[in-house]
Amino acid sequence: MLRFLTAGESHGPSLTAILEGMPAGLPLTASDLQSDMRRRQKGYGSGGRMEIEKDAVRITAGVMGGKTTGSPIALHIENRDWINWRGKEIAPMTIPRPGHADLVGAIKYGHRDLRLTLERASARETAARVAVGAVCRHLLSQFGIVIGSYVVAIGDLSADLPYPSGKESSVRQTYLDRFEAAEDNEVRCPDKRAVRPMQQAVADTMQAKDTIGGIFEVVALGVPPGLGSYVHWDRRLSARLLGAVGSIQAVKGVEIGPAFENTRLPGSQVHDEISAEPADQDAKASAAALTRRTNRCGGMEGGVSTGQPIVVRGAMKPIATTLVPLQSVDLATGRPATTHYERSDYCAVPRAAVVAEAMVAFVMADTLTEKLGGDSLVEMHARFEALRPGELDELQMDGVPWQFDYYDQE
Ligand code: EPS
Repeated sequence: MLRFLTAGESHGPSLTAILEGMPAGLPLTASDLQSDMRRRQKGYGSGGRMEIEKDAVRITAGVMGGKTTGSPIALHIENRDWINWRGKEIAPMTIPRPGHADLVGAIKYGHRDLRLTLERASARETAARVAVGAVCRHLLSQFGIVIGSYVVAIGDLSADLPYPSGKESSVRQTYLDRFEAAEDNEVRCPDKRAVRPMQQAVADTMQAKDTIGGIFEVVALGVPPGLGSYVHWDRRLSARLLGAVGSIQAVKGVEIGPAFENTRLPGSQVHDEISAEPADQDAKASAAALTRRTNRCGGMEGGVSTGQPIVVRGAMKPIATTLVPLQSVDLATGRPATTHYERSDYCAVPRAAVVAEAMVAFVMADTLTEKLGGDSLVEMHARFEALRPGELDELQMDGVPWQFDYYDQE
């Protein structure tokens, strides 16, 4: 239902995004997008470019009179660094950096200078994604869906953030507290004891002229059950989230809930047992809500949302541009050469978490509009009210034997 494209080079005049499929009638102004744009620019380990940029979004299509019209939404972000590059004579770039798109870009597109790849492969593009994600977040907020993120590891330092279990309301509060705590420090880690060591690890990396990666977690709260589907590979919410977060520059691994940890446990300790809990003591069994005490499935079973928090983790490799030279080949001479340094970031994990929120917001908005249909917000609200809750009386089964057959066969 939703789709978006971005265009723009890292040091060109601007970035542009077009988002299509937003329902009409959503109140939206550029200032609704600014907080996410600012959040993406913060984070310890930046290489200096963020001192130059002041990412501000201009909405130039799809919103009239302060509301979306249902037409494609066009978003523009100026690159302030452009004036420093405009008309500049630049040295040829012919030594590909291992880990960057330089070499594969030259092979694929036949470029005679690696900068032509670098300019588009750069994570500067994520500013446009965050603008798109902020629009999606704004839509989701109309339905009570909240998305947040935080850093769980930098290098080999892991935060102490156990996977929450227990009552739905306390799990929700745990995540809300983590989102808030993450905004308070530059590594975006809610575990206070881990903040200083993580900052030190980034500082040591900068001192060593190197780069460092890490892991972030994105959580979506208030997601109704039934988004996505198990009937086709490309309709699975899990696959869509894995692909969307995995598409972020330098992200090389994504998991749903504690997926890799789950592989080390027997099934009996992994799966989230189901119980029917009466809303109160006097309530009939049929009024019971179907609940889980754990959420090791990360909010999805069979590629469909369960109604529990959606939990997605991303692994970001260390940025490929290191001050320490790496072995490569000069494509102009064919001789061995070491890489030249280009200004870059030392650690982008805290900022990648905000970008991942944007990608998760896009997928959640996409699957929500798919579920609710509706060309306008009014239609979506009406259908949202009618969504089937996970309650026993809504799921009454016949409980009678039946014959498994296909009736057009002999
Ligand atoms: C990037 C290199 C750096 C980063 C950039 C991504 O840019 P520059 O070469 O201009 O210093 O700062 O990220 C951003 C500009 C941004 O807005 O996040 C790269 O090579 O990927």
